[in-house]
Amino acid sequence: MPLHPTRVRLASAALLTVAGLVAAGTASAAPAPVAPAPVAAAAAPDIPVANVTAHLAQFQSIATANGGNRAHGRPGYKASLDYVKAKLDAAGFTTSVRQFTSGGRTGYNLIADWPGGDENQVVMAGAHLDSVTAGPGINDNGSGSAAILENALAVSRAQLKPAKHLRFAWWGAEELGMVGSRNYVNSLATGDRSKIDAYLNFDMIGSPNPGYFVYDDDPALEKIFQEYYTGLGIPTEIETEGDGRSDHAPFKSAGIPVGGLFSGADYTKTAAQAQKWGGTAGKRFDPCYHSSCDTTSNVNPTALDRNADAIAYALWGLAAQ
Ligand code: DTR
Ligand code: CA
Ligand code: ZN
Ligand code: ZN
Repeated sequence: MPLHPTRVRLASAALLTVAGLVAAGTASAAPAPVAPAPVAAAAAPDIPVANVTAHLAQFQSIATANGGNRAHGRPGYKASLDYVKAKLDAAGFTTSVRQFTSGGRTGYNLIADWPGGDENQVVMAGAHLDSVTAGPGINDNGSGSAAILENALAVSRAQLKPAKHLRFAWWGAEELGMVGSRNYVNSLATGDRSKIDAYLNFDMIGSPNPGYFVYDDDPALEKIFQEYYTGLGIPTEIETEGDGRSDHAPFKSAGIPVGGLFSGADYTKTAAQAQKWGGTAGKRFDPCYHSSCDTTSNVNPTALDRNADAIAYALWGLAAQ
């Protein structure tokens, strides 16, 4: 991750000033202390896709044991949340479950803070954990939920000491209209909103006929993800299928910089897209979108792996700045 340009400019300016003073004979005898070299950002780890798919298998089992879904207000949703929370508690995160009501049913958000880092500069990653009632919601949105869970566990494995504070969130009732995430943003005091430097959203990142779409809401955040995919030699496109149709929308409305990744839902892959990404032209990116067939068979592991690793690249980079 390149050194933060501002830091490099400041350091060189300081050196030039000292040199100027010495040349003019006005500098004090003792040489000015040289700023320590900024600590290079720790390199982001590879996120094991086998671990991510293991979380998806758990979500599938939970849905199968609870009426075939993990929808808001149904047992499968709370069982999914309990699974994720248990992993995070065991990994040393500070977790909190926030209740809300929607459609006469109780919903829950799960917030997990990694201890440490400047709490006035928060980098957030979020994904909705609920499915539609029609099915288990493994791509939509077990994929995003599992990928950020495994990233959180990777932070713990690394015992990362980031400059900024890392926070992860699993939202309830997104399928009812981003209810959980909006409830969270609305509950933030104004001062707490301004502490969130970035919110990264991951909703459908393992589509079976995948595209590689990057949110273009914030240029700097868009650039990070584009950098990652350029490194893989994979061209990306701007996400246009759902402007405002996922949990980044309430954060954006609150003036918080947002970014994220998306592998496609209801739209059909064009021939040009199939040419650069593979897969099948004339077929939807996710033919099981909001259907009972959105199971563990409805995920492209390569797209899931690439996106999980892109999340790590962004989080490690942003948290170190
Ligand atoms: N609203 C999401 C699916 C969705 C559709 N378009 C986009 C764009 C960006 C993220 C998500 C989506 C859902 O059904 O959960
Ligand atoms: Ca990986
Ligand atoms: Zn959905
Ligand atoms: Zn979704």
